[in-house]
Amino acid sequence: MTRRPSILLGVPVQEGAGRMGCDMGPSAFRAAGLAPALRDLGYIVEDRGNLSPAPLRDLRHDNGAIKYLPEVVAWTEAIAQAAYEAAADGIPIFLGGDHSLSAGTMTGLSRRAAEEDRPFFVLWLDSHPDFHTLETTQSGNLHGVPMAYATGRGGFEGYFPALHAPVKAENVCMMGIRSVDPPERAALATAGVTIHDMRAIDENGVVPLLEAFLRRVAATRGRLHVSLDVDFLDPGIAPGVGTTVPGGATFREAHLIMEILHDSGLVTSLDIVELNPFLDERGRTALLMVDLVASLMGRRVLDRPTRSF
Ligand code: 6HN
Ligand code: MN
Ligand code: MN
Ligand code: MN
Repeated sequence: MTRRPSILLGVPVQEGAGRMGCDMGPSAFRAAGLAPALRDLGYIVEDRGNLSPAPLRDLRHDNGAIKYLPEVVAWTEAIAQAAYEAAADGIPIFLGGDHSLSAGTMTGLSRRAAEEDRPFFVLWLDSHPDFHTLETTQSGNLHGVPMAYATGRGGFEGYFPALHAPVKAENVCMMGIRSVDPPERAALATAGVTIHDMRAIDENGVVPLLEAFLRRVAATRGRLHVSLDVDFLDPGIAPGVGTTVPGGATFREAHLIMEILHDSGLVTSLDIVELNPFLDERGRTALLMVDLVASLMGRRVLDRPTRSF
């Protein structure tokens, strides 16, 4: 089987998170052995180094709570372009960086998919939906807005880059959700996003929920982007993140999702975000994230027939 090259892109953005330190994420993922793990699986790995933001513009918003709007917008511009380009070359893996980076990855990748005349799907693994608009965010931390922006909710015009191809809300599946702010909850009630909160995972297990979504992707020739926020995982196994929420995915739930994603053969790009190495314990969160990427990319305990979709 020929495999498309894995393209690593470091995105040391930290201004979207409530505390500093995510800028060290790309270094920590590299130190935790991401590239060698992928090479062990037979991939050609191309590390494109770290991106830099576009030039800053003077941007002010009426919501005075918003922090670092010019910085996050400048990052979004650069990331969207890099994602659009890398998607043509292989399987991009974006090493965050806080989750504001997904404003750039999702929109650049969805532009690529639109030009290829393919639908674009997103699997969002997070304790949060990150569905605030610039008007509704109260923390002002812009890692809370990327999904609202990418799906074309209003109010980003004139601040964030214009969307080439908004992500269709019906093509988004969220899993692991357990912290939703009231304005997000209200918007999600009618947005059309599929949301599996932790209760749904407790009641059903991850397998049927994930399989139902993957069957929808497989029925098209679509691209599938996976966005994995460290806080999807239970803080007991993944302490290295600024927004821990108790009651998250277990080690095996997370690996099983990754293993089934690999079986599907459908994943075309990946974000690994919100790692804050300053908050980690001897690299354990970085190492776990690298192991999860390895599972997603095909690492197996035993050879076994793959599930088909
Ligand atoms: N993340 N909803 C909270 C806020 O500040 O808007 C938390 C956002 C977390 C962001 O998961 O990447
Ligand atoms: Mn190229
Ligand atoms: Mn997030
Ligand atoms: Mn989160």
